[in-house]
Amino acid sequence: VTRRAPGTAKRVIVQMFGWNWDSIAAECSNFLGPEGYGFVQAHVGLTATQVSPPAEHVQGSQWWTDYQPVSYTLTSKRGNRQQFQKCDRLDTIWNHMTGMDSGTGVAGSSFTHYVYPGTYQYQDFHHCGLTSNDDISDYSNRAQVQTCELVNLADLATDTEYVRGRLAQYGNDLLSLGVDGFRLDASKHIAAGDLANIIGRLSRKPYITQEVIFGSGEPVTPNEYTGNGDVQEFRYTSTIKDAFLNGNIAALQNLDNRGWVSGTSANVFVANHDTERGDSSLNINSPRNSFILGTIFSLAHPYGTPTVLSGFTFTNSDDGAPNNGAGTCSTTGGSGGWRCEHRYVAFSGMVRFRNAAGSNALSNWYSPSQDRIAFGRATYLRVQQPGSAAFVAINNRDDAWSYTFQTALPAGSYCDAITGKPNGSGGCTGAVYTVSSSGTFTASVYPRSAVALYK
Ligand code: LM2
Ligand code: CA
Repeated sequence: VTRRAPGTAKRVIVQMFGWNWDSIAAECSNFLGPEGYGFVQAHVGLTATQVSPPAEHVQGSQWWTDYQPVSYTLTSKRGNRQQFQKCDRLDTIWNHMTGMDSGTGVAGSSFTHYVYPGTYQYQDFHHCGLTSNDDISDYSNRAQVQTCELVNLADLATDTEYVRGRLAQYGNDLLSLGVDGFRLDASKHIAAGDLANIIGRLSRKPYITQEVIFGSGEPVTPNEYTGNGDVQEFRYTSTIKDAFLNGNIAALQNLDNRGWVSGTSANVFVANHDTERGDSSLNINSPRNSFILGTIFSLAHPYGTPTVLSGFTFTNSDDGAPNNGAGTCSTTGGSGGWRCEHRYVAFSGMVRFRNAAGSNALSNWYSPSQDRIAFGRATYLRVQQPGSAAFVAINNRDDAWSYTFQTALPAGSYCDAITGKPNGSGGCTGAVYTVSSSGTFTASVYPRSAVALYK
């Protein structure tokens, strides 16, 4: 089977949360490349890697120091400019600088709140004057959300010529190093038109995903931002949590008719670094394998561009990454406090599944009860993209699901992506299923588990 490399814009994204630049480079050659995730350096891989913010930030052991920039010198906890060149997508902060009153950043730049010598001065920030301490307090007020301060973080005047030019200069520096995508942190707190202006100044158009957390009844909406690039659809995240914990996964068939951003504009995830520390999503400790099944679903269903979080264990939600950010994994999981979800057999298998499915529509939906779903990624008995068809069955229930599924897969022998992978000599390290000439296969899907076939 010839595997098409999907366009660079819409690859599955792996969020390597807290990993330093050297360890990401090593993981690319040790796993992400050889395992079919693709070579990050060459920009032709089957996934993209989203890395932590690269700019100089405040000092401290907490993970979130990275979200308080001090300058745009590319020295952070994760490494320096030379080391950074291995990365291909990143988290970047255009809304704000620090929240602390004064200090010295990790590259030695001193600052006070609103004065970042050589980068910004007092007049480059919004001083909204709409609340007693200039902090956002009322999310139903657009001006507050976009010009007051998010948890005291000095809010850049993104409506001014100097700030727009400076942010674009920073963006262009990153692009010159080969970066191919930006996650724009706190985009909801920047007017969509300000972002459009800054993006318009970039030397080339990278993949863009904007963090715009939907809030019921709020004036700033995710749909305002789709002209700039993808938008992170948090209603997807909470819906997945609800469906897998409370039983109705059958309702997940159509996600493009709910008033969310369209699937072609959505960037979706089961959990990110913020939600796994709160209760707004599933997380690795969610009961009954729900986090695993939710992630399998997100990689199988055509809605949105999925991001898979690869995180680290923590006891306190402020805890920083282990071992100074030097990420390490075992063969199919984590080590040394790193979880390495990107190495889970089921997740790397589902990345291959998604790349095989390509842009095929959802097909052959079958759901005998609200906690069991099966579907393919091709038109029934007419494979739209020769050599690319896929089918998944998800059993979100405590008893096995034995059934003969109707698929659009060509007849043949298939290696289950949930339990194994092709071993290179025609075999499979996991379960094998046989699809008949009429496209059926029989399986007993384990409790709280799944079967996934692709060609
Ligand atoms: C984001 N999206 O809009 C990030 O996804 C999120 O992780 C960031 O918060 C936030 N916006 C700002 O970029 C994290 C973390 C906060 C932390 C901030 C800034 O969740 O707890 O705030 O980064 O480092 C911390 C303190 C907070 C304090 C603030 C400013 O927790 O109490 O506010 O610094 O000093 C007074
Ligand atoms: Ca703002």
